[in-house]
Amino acid sequence: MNTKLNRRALIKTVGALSLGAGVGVFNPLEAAENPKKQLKGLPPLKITNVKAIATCPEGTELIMVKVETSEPGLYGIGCATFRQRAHAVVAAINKSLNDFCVGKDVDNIEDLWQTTYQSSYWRNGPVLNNALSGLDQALWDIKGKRANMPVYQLLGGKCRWAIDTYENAGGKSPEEVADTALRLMEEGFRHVRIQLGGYGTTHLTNNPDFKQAGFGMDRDKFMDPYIYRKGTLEIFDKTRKLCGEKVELMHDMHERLQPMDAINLIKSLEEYRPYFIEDPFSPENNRYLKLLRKNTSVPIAMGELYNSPHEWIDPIKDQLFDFIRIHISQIGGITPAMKVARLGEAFNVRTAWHGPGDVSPVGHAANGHIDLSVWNFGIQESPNISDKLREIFPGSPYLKDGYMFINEAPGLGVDVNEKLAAKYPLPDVQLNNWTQVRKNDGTITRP
Ligand code: GCO
Ligand code: MG
Repeated sequence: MNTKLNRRALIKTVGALSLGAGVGVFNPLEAAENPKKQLKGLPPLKITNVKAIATCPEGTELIMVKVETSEPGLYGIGCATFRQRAHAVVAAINKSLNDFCVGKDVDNIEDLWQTTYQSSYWRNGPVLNNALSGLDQALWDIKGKRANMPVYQLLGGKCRWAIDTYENAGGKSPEEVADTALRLMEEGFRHVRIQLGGYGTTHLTNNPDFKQAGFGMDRDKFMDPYIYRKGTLEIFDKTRKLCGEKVELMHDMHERLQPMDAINLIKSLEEYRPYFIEDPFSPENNRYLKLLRKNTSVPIAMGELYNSPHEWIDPIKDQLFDFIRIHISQIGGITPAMKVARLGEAFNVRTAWHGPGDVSPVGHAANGHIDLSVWNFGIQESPNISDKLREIFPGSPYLKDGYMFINEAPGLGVDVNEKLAAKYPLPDVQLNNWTQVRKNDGTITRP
């Protein structure tokens, strides 16, 4: 006797009985055969338009994707911000992404992500990944609105009541950095990233040989590895002495030292118990992570410059760093970032998503929804969202006592006032090429 038939007959009987009893148990087999019996889920919804919203109210090009749907008034907003190549991302959105997505089913986020990702044949690049991220985040925004719940609920709900953040303590001297760190602790921050004059301490070095020789551009900067190493040791020393042992201190090396110098500097920072040292190497030098691990137990954060799984899978699998610092729009949005977080969980790598000024408030919210819902959350770079930006982006995340809070509205919780945004169009010239840093002889270094 064919058991399948028996099982089907059984389900039918149960179904009929429950129907008889008015319970109306859903019968998947019957539904499969008869669309009319299918569960009345959400009405199918089509994408009707995908467009870029670009604004530059404070000197940083912010790019969003707006996905409009066949349900009047229902749309989603996602972050596609890549300020160094803003115009290229806008073109990718308004042309390729719109043509590819219009008419497609809004609900199938994973399928839309995968088909869009491979629709360019060549993939894993910063421009197309940012466009894809804008689409992806907007689709999650729509799904949250349709489900009438914040996106973190769709990602599995809260693992914590709020999002712990770190703030940057800069300064022109080690004393100034330590004072700033103390002030931030008084404002409620438990984690502080200390930087002497931004990245590479370039403000303490001037008139290098290449400038005297008239080589390079006037705006090119010079970084003296000796002054940088000395300054970094001093800020840790001064800050620990002034702020005590408890505060968690981090530092961003921004991949500027030669790898062996980076390893030696990190070893000499061990006594200051750094919470993490960020970007000791460029992605091109990922291979040095193995040697670094052999030489020190200082926790490492890596990845804001990663665009491709080829860059993060092995180092995570081999536990070569402790925090993944990915800029989620640079890899394609929430969908891939959740996969990175899950991979990290398996190898005890925590998240520390990239969240500086060149992430839009929508992107900060997307970081926040993931931060709330993944178990292996580490720390979040704190968003500094001005009142001007809050006007353009109602529902932006906010900070209190060093914690970030997101808007608990359905979706991602952040909207865009398009009229206000349009008042600050992108400048025609590319404003933000990344800083050109050179050695004394003029050789360009990783940024
Ligand atoms: C950080 C980063 C940024 C980047 C910037 C590039 O850790 O926050 O290093 O400051 O340099 O986002 O555009
Ligand atoms: Mg960094």
